[in-house]
Amino acid sequence: MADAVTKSLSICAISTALPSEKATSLDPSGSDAFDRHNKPRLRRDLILHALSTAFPSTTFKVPPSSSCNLVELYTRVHDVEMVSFLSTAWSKWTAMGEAKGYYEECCHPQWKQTEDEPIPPLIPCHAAFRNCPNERPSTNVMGAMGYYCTDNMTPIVASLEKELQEDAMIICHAVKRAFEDSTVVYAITTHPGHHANIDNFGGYCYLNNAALCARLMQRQLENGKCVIGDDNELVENYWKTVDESSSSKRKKCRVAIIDVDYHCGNGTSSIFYSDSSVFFTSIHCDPAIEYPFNQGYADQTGCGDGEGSNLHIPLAPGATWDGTYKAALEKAMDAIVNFDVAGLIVSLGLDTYDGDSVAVNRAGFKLSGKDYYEMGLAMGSFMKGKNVPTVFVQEGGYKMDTIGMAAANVVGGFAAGASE
Ligand code: OKP
Ligand code: ZN
Repeated sequence: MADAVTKSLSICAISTALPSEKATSLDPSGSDAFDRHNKPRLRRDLILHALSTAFPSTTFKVPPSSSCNLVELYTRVHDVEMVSFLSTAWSKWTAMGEAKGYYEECCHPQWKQTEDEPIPPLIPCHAAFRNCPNERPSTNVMGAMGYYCTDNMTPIVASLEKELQEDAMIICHAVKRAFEDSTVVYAITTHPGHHANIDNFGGYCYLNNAALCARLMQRQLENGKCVIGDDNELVENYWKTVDESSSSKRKKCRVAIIDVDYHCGNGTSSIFYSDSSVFFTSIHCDPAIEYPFNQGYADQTGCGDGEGSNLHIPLAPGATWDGTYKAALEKAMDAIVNFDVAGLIVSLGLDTYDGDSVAVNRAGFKLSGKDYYEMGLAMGSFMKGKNVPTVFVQEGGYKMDTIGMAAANVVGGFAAGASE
């Protein structure tokens, strides 16, 4: 009898909770009430529920950590001052006090005070003049919000700082699991991250989870050390352990990010635009029609050292799997394989689903059910036999009745495609 050579990849869903600890009802609550489309907390809970149902006993609960220093963790991704702003904004905002009339000035016009949330979400009401050299982020939280945040749909709310810390810890543990358990990992963060740029944020995104994941993977490839130590705690001063001579080994530290959210991952693209060590590819609705409008065109291929390491594949509205999506995905995966990567990140947005509600004038894509399995299967097939650690990172997705199924289909398809 021949030796068994079948190697089936396992799936690990990473969350800060166990499925039983999260709501699975379709009723959004708390901070999700801000926006009638964006329900990040509900999405997180539904995906956790769906993955743990589809792949029983694969949920990894991030152990409660004594501290997560976002400023330190994100030093290789974002402007330090912006991360520091995000970490302190809510407490500064609450401290301004209603009596001064500030809350009224910088709260959403649709905000209705409730007993649960007596303090309004903070949104920008003072836009920055980006090309003016005399602008700087004010020490006043309202001014700084106008400086860093690019739109009025990405509010600072009470639960945000804790959620961002949890999201960062999820990414850290996802990298550990991907490297140590050779499993496909799904990082169930609360917030998406792909519109968060080096020093500005918006589009429902605050910090760029995929970019952090890429930097952590590269760091681990470089020196073999994970950001999460054997004690399951964050390694202190992780970035300071960089061996500068390692740049000669750079080819071994190449990673790729494929962004399949319906919207272009403009933040991730910008962060790595001049970086030849990270290949970024995004399949999205034509930015001439859809958010983020000013980025995501096919002729934007990277700059400087990074020329050629950025591949945007804009598709016309109404894209179907057989029509244009499958070919686009194959083009993107082919480019990734040619780039010869040692780590893969999938920025997984599920708003390509037929009928998703955020599309402008219902432009939208038309993927559904089995298309998501095919998507995962195709990605996995390209990576088969390569033994490349892979992390799925949560981006958007707004069709709540199908989102859990779509997420499970992609990751299940990937495991099947990549298994030998
Ligand atoms: C974030 B992600 C709602 C319009 C919203 C902005 C979409 C942000 C998408 N009426 N437009 O990429 O899914
Ligand atoms: Zn999106």
